[in-house]
Amino acid sequence: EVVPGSVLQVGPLKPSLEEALADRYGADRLPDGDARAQWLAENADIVTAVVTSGRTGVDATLMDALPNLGAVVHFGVGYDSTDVERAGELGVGVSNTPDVLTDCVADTAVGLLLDTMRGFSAADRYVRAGRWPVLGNVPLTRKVSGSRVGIVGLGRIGSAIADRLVAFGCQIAYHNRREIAGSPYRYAASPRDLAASVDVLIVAAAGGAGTRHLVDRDVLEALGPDGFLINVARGSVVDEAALVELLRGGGLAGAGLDVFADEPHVPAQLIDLDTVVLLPHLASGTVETRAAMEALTLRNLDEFLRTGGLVTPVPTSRTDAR
Ligand code: 8YV
Repeated sequence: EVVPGSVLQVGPLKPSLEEALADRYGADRLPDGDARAQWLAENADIVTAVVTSGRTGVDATLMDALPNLGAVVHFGVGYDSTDVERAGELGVGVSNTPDVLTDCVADTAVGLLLDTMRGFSAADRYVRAGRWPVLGNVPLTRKVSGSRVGIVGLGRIGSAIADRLVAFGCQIAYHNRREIAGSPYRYAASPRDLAASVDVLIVAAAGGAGTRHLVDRDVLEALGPDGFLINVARGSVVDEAALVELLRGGGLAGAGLDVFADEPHVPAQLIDLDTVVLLPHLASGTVETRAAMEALTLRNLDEFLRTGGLVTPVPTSRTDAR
């Protein structure tokens, strides 16, 4: 029997998950704004588990306000919205939903790469606007098969992207915190070295303080006027202001972006650029994958409530994470 009120929802979640939390666990949702302090004063003591997502997470202030918190259960693989360092200090476990979304995120990266280099979305707009009969063919684009691709972050998702692009005859190189022993792909010691040697840079690294602006202006300039950037990771990994400036000035050939620094806000200066493909953070958004993410979220919650452990915990101390 779950104690009603022991599970707390923080931020919006998939509607079916919200329903399961309310019906099966008697979960409350933490109010925003002024009502929050009052809610915490009355209920903070009984909360042992929070369920949240990459959009919201649990910061140190909220963690400290929940004295009996034992676990932060994330819907999503990215958990940069939660203060894992504080969680480590407090002995609070944190879980995510790895593996189940790898295929869909990798599929999206490849789709964005094809769309960005071949200009499909821009060409679709051209057809719909009635320009084809009037202006003739669209400008030529760039060949994807056989191109040189650099992947920043060769983890589960980066590797799945590489697997797919091998079938396109792409030459794959990567940068990672550590070189991966036995990897068939060329290792570049820095993001800059990687960017300087490829046609396309794909960002697949985890978000958070450790990777903030890992792809900075210098890296983007090394990618250069013929280079393309694809990001399916977190907007924070790329210096977005520099990216926008280079795209507008022709310092980059194009970009395919599923993630942004300040979602759901997209830089206004990108809206009228046909060299850019803009997606609303949809990479994991299929019926199948979101159902699997929901199931794994609930497995983690059940495991915590039954045993105090987690099925897919993430490292919570800085030393573990490195
Ligand atoms: C989710 C994601 O859409 O898993 C992640 O890290 O970014 C996406 O799969 C998001 O986290 C759900 O809020």
